[in-house]
Amino acid sequence: MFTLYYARDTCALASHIALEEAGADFALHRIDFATAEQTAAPYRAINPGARVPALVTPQGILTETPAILVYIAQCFPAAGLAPLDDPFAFARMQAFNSYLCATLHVAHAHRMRGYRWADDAAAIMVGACYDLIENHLF
Ligand SMILES: N[C@@H](CCC(=O)N[C@@H](CS)C(=O)NCC(=O)O)C(=O)O
Repeated sequence: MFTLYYARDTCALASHIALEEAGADFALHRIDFATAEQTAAPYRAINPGARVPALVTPQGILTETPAILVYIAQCFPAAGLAPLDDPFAFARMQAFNSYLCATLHVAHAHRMRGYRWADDAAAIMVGACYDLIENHLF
């Protein structure tokens, strides 16, 4: 049994889809960003990073979408969510998910909440990330 901590309209949707596609037994726990619940002590006890998603597993808590997605794929190999027996295809999948997580998502966050990092609009580069995905990564 797993519990997925998520918030609406966030990257936690990827982990939710993977759990559904895997046929996993899981519960959902919604975190309310409108009240900044992600920063409150009860949720920080789940993820000190104050971000969603977080997945509570029988072995412990996982954060970071690429790690959660691979964990689900490995726990439910019959679902065929990842090319587990093809190192190159697996690495390409990891490259794509890592780009989404480490570059696109950060640029997206800059667009939404750029004031956390910079006060110069030129520093916000999410459009270039989408161009790369459309024209090269796909
Ligand atoms: N690198 C993390 C990013 C997690 C993340 O930043 N999630 C956003 C929602 S998409 C969040 O929780 N934001 C809360 C905030 O910025 O206060 C992952 O891939 O899971």
